[in-house]
Amino acid sequence: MDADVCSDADFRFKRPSSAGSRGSNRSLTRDESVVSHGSRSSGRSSRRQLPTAPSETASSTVVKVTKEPERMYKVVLAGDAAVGKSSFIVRLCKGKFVPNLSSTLGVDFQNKVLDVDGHTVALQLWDTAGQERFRSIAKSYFRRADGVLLLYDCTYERSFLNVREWLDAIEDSSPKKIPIMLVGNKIDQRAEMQQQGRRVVRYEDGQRLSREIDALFIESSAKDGSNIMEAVIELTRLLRTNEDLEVKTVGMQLQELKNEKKSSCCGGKR
Ligand SMILES: Nc1nc2c(ncn2[C@@H]2O[C@H](COP(=O)(O)OP(=O)(O)OP(=O)(O)O)[C@@H](O)[C@H]2O)c(=O)[nH]1
Ligand SMILES: [Mg+2]
Repeated sequence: MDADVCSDADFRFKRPSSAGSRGSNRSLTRDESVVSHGSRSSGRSSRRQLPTAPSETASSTVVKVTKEPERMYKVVLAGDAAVGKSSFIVRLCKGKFVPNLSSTLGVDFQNKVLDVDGHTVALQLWDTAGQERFRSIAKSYFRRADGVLLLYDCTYERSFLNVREWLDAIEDSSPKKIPIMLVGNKIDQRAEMQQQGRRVVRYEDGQRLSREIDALFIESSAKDGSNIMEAVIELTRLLRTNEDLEVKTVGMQLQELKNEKKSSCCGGKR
């Protein structure tokens, strides 16, 4: 597998480029992968709050990833229509903001290879459609998800209020607890919207909710690139930590089982 990859693999259910007010069809290509040089996250609570300020270099530096990925995680992007899920992925994979993306129909898919704390990790990014009529398709992807990026639009309160609905859908779909990064997107627009008298979602609101639902939290802008990489890297760290813990626990259980077998076997001989 090419380690320096961010590719379209599956653009199903796509709206023709002429359709809708949101213009042209996406066409994503290769992208530089990213190495993070951030401090390694310990296995602490998943409630860690992340910076709001743009910090392209705070925990990541764009360099080519040349190693084969050690692990692969499936990450699903969820949230109401027009919160910026596809724009988030385009920013992550192409490093730019493409206005007028067409609304996602069904689900789109991208691969991204990252180097997180010296470990090469491949991410399968599933970009679900926020529109109600595609809800059951979106739900079917949660079952297979290792992690979820749950987005809301901080300039549109309804999308924030609907986060709990998305959370219920995620929890209903999977027997195990899926790590979630709650992302308040479009922070570039918040001040302006607030000045215009629009009800916006403040950082503290998002933070409080993330604590209640035991999720990571960050605010981002797909438009100016703030915290897009940080969100993904921090979620990936949590996925790695959880997986390491699982492996350790299974290892310990196996060892205990071996010990038990040994002692009962020796006891039998005596
Ligand atoms: N100002 C600003 N606009 C954004 C940002 N992210 C997305 N948008 C705009 O918001 C609209 C919706 O973006 P999309 O990325 O298509 O949203 P989506 O969540 O994928 O929507 P669905 O595919 O319908 O579920 C588009 O007009 C984008 O240009 C952002 O960070 N800032
Ligand atoms: Mg979309």
